[in-house]
Amino acid sequence: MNSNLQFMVQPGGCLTGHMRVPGDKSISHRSIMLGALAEGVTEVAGFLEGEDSLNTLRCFRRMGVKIEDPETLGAGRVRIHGVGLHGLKKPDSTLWLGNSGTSMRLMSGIIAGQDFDAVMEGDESLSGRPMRRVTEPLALMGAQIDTQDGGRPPLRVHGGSALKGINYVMPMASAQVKSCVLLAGLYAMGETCVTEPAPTRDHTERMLQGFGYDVRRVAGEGGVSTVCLTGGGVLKATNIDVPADISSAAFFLVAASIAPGSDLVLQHVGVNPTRTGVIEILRLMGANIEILNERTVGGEPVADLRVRSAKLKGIAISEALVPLAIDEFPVLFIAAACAQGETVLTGAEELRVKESDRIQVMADGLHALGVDAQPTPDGMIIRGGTMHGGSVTTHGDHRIGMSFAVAALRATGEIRIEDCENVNTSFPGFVELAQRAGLRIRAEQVAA
Ligand code: SPQ
Repeated sequence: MNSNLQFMVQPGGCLTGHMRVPGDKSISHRSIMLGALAEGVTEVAGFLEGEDSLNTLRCFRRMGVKIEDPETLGAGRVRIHGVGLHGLKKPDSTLWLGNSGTSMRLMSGIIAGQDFDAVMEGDESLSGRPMRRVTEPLALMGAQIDTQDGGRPPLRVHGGSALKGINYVMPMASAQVKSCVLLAGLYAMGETCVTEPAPTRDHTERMLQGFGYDVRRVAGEGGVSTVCLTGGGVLKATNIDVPADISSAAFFLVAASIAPGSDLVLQHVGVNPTRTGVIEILRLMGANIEILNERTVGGEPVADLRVRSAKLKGIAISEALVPLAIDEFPVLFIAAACAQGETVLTGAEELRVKESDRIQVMADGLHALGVDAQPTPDGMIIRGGTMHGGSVTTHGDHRIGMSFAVAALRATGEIRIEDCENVNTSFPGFVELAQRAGLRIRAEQVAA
């Protein structure tokens, strides 16, 4: 019998105390990838033990990299015995990436530079996500990659292609595309440059520099910037301290903002400026968020975030903030539903090709709770008001499940959230941590 994890969340409650959410997913993926390609032993602390980053870890093991994991080393600890840029081995069968777009897109760039073939596949959600955005620039570099109809996974990457550097102007603001091309650039003849139309998360660039690789970054006008590197260098092992994931902290930033009487401190959160759009948007809505003890840990800015409840107001969200908060919109829609007045999001069509169509799925869930939410091709218009209880489904998308759990703080009745298994991809232990902070949530397995 198939079973399905569902969350039942009672209305009300407030959030208090201190908490640390799990490690940053983007940085955890990259720590495995660069650690594997480095010469020497890389020690990682704060690694996210979620299914997405664990799938990346398993894939590199399957390509011959010895990786000691938290089961033997203790929570959040990983030791990667790097094999150097040319030391990966052909996997004996298909590489399974589960739900993780980051793994598939970044690994496409790495595998394109190997002398073996590999096939990458994932779950139903990943199998529906667009991959031409990476296969096209890789083809320009000389790589050969077969996709399914519509440029979808599984992907077969053919090895042995001699890659050449390109000057790639990205049609969309995507850290995954930028990272994929830069990682392939490590194997290319000459210089590879990627120009982005707006700043996106720069963890790959920062981490490459942390591994001693020369990366040149040129800021252009109006947010346009270019990153370049030259192939043929060497990555040197280093130690990585993964901060808490601001995308996971975001659920609690919104939760404490909307639940009266809340006063919560989120510890050791990554506050890289390419990720802090959620703080900026919430502050513009009237949220009370203090950034405390700012410091730099392993090349990434980190801080403690104190958030107290506040009266939120609707705003028109600047499109410049969209790539800086791209994964936080599901929970920002909940903030908008609790705000006074109208919130308008535009320029966020990328939300339609995430683990689910996050515009439609959130609009459907908000409607089920009686919220006035109008989806548009590239965003949403939400009029804040009262939310009743009801039943919603995540369509297998972790961020949808956690967002509706937060909504219950202000709903007038219980919210039942179906299909929450994938919360584990990015936020293992969400239910327990949320309970401890003050959410009235419980998880139960039901027959599917
Ligand atoms: O890995 P995946 O499934 O693509 O994860 C998501 C998420 O919500 O966790 C997107 F659905 O995050 C992406 C993010 O949206 C992670 C990421 C990265 O680590 O480089 C970059 C963003 O994607 P993109 O397409 O804007 O580059």
